[in-house]
Amino acid sequence: MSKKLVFSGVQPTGNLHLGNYLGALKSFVSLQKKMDCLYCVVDLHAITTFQDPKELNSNILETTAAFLASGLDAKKSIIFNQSSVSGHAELAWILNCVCRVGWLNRMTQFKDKAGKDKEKASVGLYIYPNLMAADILLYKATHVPVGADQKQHLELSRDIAQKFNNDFKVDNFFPLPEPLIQKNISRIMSLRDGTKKMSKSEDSDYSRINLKDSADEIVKKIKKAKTDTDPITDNIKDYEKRPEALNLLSIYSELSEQEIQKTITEFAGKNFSFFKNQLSEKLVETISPIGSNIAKLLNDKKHLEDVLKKGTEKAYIIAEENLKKIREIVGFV
Ligand code: AQP
Repeated sequence: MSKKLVFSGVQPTGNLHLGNYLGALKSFVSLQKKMDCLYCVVDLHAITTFQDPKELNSNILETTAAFLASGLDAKKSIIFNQSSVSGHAELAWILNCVCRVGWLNRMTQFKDKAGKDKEKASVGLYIYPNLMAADILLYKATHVPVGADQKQHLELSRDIAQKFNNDFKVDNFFPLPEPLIQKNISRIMSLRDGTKKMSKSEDSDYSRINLKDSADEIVKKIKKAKTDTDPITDNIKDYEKRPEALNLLSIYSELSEQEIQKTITEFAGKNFSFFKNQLSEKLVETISPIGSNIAKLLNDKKHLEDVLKKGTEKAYIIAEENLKKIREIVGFV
């Protein structure tokens, strides 16, 4: 049995939003109380689509600030950036040789992100899931908190780990990592279209609540959030064809740490403008302190760089120890 170890990462690709917070960061924070955790700013993943170098540099520090502002403690968790531990890229290459082309061809995120022009997508974007498997397996992590959008990649990581163990006849060398996905709301949807996930790269800023949004911006965005003309009812089945309404009610439930049924019972018969006021209040209460902490932390870049440096030193030790064994298993001299 492998020791329980948590690994997860966030791409430094711009404004972190409510989806990143409720889908990932919030559980990062509660897990650090119970298990050893590594949390990584995955900058190698970010460059699978072109990043302006100056922006990337500042986004790495901003993502680090968002980790800390959300409640991660650099004394409890290892916080570092991916490119500073070269073992991620080394193991990714080995896993590129374990993973099958057919497995990658099934990945829906590549299809979504590459769009119609997949011939023009970077090779990095295509093999992104193998790098993600390397991130996790480099530390022999056993648990990976992610949003539901990453479930397929996690399943691929398990298949790769299993094939490596079988091919090299090293039973249980790599543990099969378990996804930890939020039960109540695993995917926060866009405020403009309840069928699309909330995302940093969506053009309209009105589609998401950014962690850095001011209280006024949050209120304005929720006011403008798409709903429908039906009233709030207390039968969950009524929301099957009302994705925008369900999304807002689910966000409220998650922020209140209560089941969706309790929320719809509470608001049944009320109109959306009343509900939206209550939701805005909850959001401001949770998000505004994080936003102001991010701003404060960004005033001391040296501190953020120090956090990453210290985290890198700790991550490097675990990675090197595992890599030494991996190189031996593969047969490198
Ligand atoms: N809408 C979401 N709902 C729930 N969880 C989400 N996550 C992202 N969006 C949602 C989770 O946040 C973690 C970090 O994600 P990421 O930034 O590394 O990559 P992503 O999933 O590609 O996020 P975005 O916002 O959609 O970024 P872009 O637009 O740059 O591609 C992951 O655990 C993810 O599941």
